[in-house]
Amino acid sequence: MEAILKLGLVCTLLISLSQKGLSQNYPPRFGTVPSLLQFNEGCSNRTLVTISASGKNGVITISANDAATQAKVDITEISHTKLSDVFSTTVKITQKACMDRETEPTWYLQLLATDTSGLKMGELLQIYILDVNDEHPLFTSKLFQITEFENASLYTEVLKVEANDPDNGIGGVVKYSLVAQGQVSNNYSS
Ligand SMILES: [Ca+2]
Ligand SMILES: [Ca+2]
Repeated sequence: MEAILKLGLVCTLLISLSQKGLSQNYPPRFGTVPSLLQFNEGCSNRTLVTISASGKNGVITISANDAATQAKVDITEISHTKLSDVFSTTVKITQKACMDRETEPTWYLQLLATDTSGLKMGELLQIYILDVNDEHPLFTSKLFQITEFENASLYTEVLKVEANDPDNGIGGVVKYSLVAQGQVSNNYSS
């Protein structure tokens, strides 16, 4: 009878220790991340998103997890809460760098939540950058030079030029015109 009682106490103690050990090993978890984040390209210090992380192993800090993210956004803590035994931290992520769709159409923000016991969890935020008509058309060359016979007949095609505009849609459509006609006819086509 005594042996059975001791065995029962040992089992209970082991299960209790095991459960405690498991809960301490849970890293912080991020709350729901918006599935679609998109903003017009440009410079701004607007708020991009607020995000939370929670866990049971002490106060959580949320930070940028790589240099690229650190250069693009500021992360500001809004609140820390402790409800029952769950710690939560909410941060505001604001834009710091200029968004340029033509060079980087998507921002990948790497975040890291760390609790006071040192457990960490990463999260990826994806931001789609929408186009603004912010690029000028550029000719493929700054100077076009041609040689033509003096007796060339009228309406001889003398030159082809090309200009490109990297914007999307109507903002990327190039229209040509002559700013000084002089001896050149306005018979050109695009
Ligand atoms: Ca653009
Ligand atoms: Ca344009």
